Order: sequence, then C-alpha cells, then structure tokens
Amino acid sequence: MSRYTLDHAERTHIAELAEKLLVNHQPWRPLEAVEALRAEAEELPVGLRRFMATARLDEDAVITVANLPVSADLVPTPISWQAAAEATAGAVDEVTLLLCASLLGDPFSWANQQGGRLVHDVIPSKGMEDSLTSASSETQLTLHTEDVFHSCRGDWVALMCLRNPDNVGTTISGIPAGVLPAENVELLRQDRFRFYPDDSHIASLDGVTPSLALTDRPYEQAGVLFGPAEDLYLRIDPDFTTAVPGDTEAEQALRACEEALAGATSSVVINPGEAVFIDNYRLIHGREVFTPRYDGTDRWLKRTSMVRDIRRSYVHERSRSRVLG
Ligand SMILES: O=C(O)CCC(=O)C(=O)O
Ligand SMILES: [Fe+2]
Repeated sequence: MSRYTLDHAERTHIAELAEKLLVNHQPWRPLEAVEALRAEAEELPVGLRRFMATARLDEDAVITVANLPVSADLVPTPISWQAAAEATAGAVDEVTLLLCASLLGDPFSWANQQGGRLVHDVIPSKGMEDSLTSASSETQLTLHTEDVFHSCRGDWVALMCLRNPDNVGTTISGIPAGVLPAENVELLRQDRFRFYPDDSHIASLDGVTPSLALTDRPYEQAGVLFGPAEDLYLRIDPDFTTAVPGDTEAEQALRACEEALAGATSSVVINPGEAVFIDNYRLIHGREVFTPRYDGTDRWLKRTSMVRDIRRSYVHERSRSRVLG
C-alpha cells in the first residue's frame, strides 16, 4: 500500500488544471480527450508524478492519492449511471481521475459496459440492489478480478470517491504467501479454468438483469495463477469462474484458492477526494453491503480501468481503439 496526500497548493493546482481542461474539451467526451489528457498530466504536481512513477515500478498493490479536489458544486448523486451519463454529472472529477490514472497506465473501456463509457459511475440503483454489478447495495459484491473474462482486462481498476456518507468499505484480498500448497499453485497455473463475462457486460441498456446462463456465454480458458512465483498474479471471480467441467482436481484447487482469498480479506473505506488504484493482477476487490438512500446523498464513485500499455488491446482488437469488444 502506498499513499500520497496532496497539500493545499497541489490540490488547488489540480482543481484549476481540471477546470481549464474541461473548458477546453467541450462538449465533454472522455474518449475523445483521453490522449490529450495524458500529455496534460505532465502539468500535475511533480511530487505526485514522482510518487506514481515509483508506485508503478514497485507494483504497489494499492495506490492511494488523497486530498484531490472534488467539484465544489457537486450535483446530487444521480439515480443510475444512465442518469449520470445523460447529465455529464461530475465531469470535472472525471478529468481529475483521468489525469491521475494516466500517470500509471492507459484508460480504456468496453463497448458493452455502461454504453462504452470511459469513466463509469458506481452508484446504487433502484431494482439493482441484489444484482452482481457495481449498482448493487444490499447484496455483497463478491471479491473479483475486474473483467475476469478477458485477457486484455485492466492492470488497475481506479476508483475515485465523490461521496461515501456511510463509510461503505471496498473489500480487498490477494493470495497470502505460503497458504496454498505448492501442488495447488502448480495446478492453478494450468489452463483448466473458464472465465466468463459478468452481468455488467451482458446487461441490456435499461439495466435489467440478464438471463443468459453462464455456460451460454463466451469464455476464455486459462490459469487462475500466473506470473512471478514470489508474488503471484491472479485471475478469479467466483461468480464467473469455473473449473473445466468434469475436472474435479481443478474444482478442488479453485475452492481452496477461494477460501485462502476469503481468509485474507480486508476492507478500505474510500473517502471523498481519494482515488484508489487497485492492482488488478495482484488483488481482487469487492464491496460491503449497505442500505441505499435514493435521496441524492448516496455513495458515488467514478471508475475507470487502465492497462499498462494500450497497444496490448490494439493487437487483440486489430484496431486502434480505446473501446474494447
Ligand atoms: O464500490 C466499490 O467499492 C467497488 C465496486 C467494484 O467492484 C467496481 O466498481 O469495480
Ligand atoms: Fe470491480
């Protein structure tokens, strides 16, 4: 975990920079501005840039930037991501998040998630309380790798908080050292697991929970664990990961892995003005349950995902696009 708290002057500087860039990029369309914002990120305070450069090289699992400016005239929390998109709510905060995110990686989106938007709104929505998407509230959002189904999933998931009045925690876990037996680790590295798209990638635009059965969805077959032996990378979302049907050994190893991860769970409360960048290779994340208010004061996060190099997805997509799929 590493943390950088902006001082008053740095915070004011970022607020002014984000306001100026928003004016220069009207109408605000993040996908059209994102490349220009990478260059503008060189205007961010040098202390922040040095911090992010070091955290990136060290592969810090959770990187927090605190005391970021949040819109002075922040509107009430919209009722859904669709309403937020319609109103371009929190646009200046999207600029701030994209500037900071650009210091680590290249933000991208998915054509079929939140309508292809580069910056998502994480907001509790009526009717979605028990869904398996970020619009849920009353049901725990299970610990997951973001976009587990895809080999071009992000290296980081970035969450910037605009409101969190009830201090709802974001849950986090990773593979604890020495807990999984070596033979399990070897098995979990093998291509004996299937990764399916989650409901946010299937949901229709009106947000209705999809009925498409897991096994009717396209999947990638790969290992759950990969990468450096001393500091394993992982890929898992219990709701959307299975062993290859009939492979009971793989099934058991998957369960053991899930139990190890559940046992290593901690929680962080992301406060307004904090942006948290979670290493999507080293950690999984989720969210505690909470009771939505639906009165404009609800928890509200801005979210984006970044890859370390967008060219990885250009190769996959055969197209120079920030929107995948
Ligand atoms: O709301 C949170 O804290 C995390 C939600 C989540 O998993 C996500 O937005 O990717
Ligand atoms: Fe997530």
